[in-house]
Amino acid sequence: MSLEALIFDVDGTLSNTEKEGHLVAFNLAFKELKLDWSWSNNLYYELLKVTGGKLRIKYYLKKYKPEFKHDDLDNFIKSVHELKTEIFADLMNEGKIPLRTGVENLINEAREANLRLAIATTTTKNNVDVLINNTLGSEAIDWFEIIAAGNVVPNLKPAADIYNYVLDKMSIDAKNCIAFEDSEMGLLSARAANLKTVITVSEYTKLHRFDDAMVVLDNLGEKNKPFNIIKGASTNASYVNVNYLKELYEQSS
Ligand code: XBP
Ligand code: MG
Repeated sequence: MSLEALIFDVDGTLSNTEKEGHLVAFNLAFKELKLDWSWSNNLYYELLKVTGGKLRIKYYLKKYKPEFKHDDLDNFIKSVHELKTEIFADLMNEGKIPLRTGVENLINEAREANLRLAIATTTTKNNVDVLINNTLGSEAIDWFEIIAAGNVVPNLKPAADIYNYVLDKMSIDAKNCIAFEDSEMGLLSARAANLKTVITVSEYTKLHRFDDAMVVLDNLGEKNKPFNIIKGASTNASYVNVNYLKELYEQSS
C-alpha cells in the first residue's frame, strides 16, 4: 500500500473564496436583480451549512423570506445563481483572491514526486477554472487528472458521491489517496468515501467537528511560516510537504 494521489477540496481549502468571493458575488447578484436579500457575514456562516449555492439560496428563502413567491422557483434560483457565478468569475479575474498558505508549494512538490492530483468540490466547475487560472496559471488545469464539480453527481457533500466519482474516474483505491478539506461537511464526504483526510481549518470552519481526520491544521504552512497542529500527533515537520504526508499516511495505515 502506498500514497499515490492527493484530492483537494476547493472553497476554504485551496483558497479563502467564501468571504471575498462567493459571499460578495451572492450579494452583488441579489442587488443587480433588485432583490431585497442581503447576506451578512454572520448569516453566511449559518448558510454555509448548506453546500451548493442553489440549495443555499433555496434554504435562505424558506427560512428567511417565506413570503417570497415565484411561479417557477427552481428556475428563478438557477438564474440568480448563474449571475452569481458570472460575478464570481469577474472577482477572480481581478486577481485579488490568492491561494492559501502552502497550497502552491504542496502542489509543486506533489508533481515533482509524481503524485496524481485531483479536485473534488461542491462548487461550480467554472469557479474552479477561474481560480486555478488566476493563481497557478492557465496550464495548471491540466495538472489535475480529474476536476469533479458538484453538479456531476446527484448528492452534494456531505454525501460521498463526489469523492467516489473522482476515485472511479481515476481507477484508484481510496486507501492510496489523501483528501484535503476545510469543513465538517467536506470531511464527512471524504470519510464516507473511505479517504484519509487532512483538515486545514478556515475562518468559517474553526468550530466544526473534525473527529475523524488524520490531522487538523490551521493551514498547510510554508518553509518560513510553520503550521500549527490543532489536533493530531506532533511531528518534526513545520509545513505540509510530501514527506510529512507519507509520515501521516504510515501512521494511519
Ligand atoms: C463549497 C460550497 C459552494 C460554494 C459556492 O463547499 O458549498 O457551494 O459556497 O459555490 P465545499 P456554488 O468546499 O465543501 O465543496 O455557488 O458554485 O455552488
Ligand atoms: Mg470547502
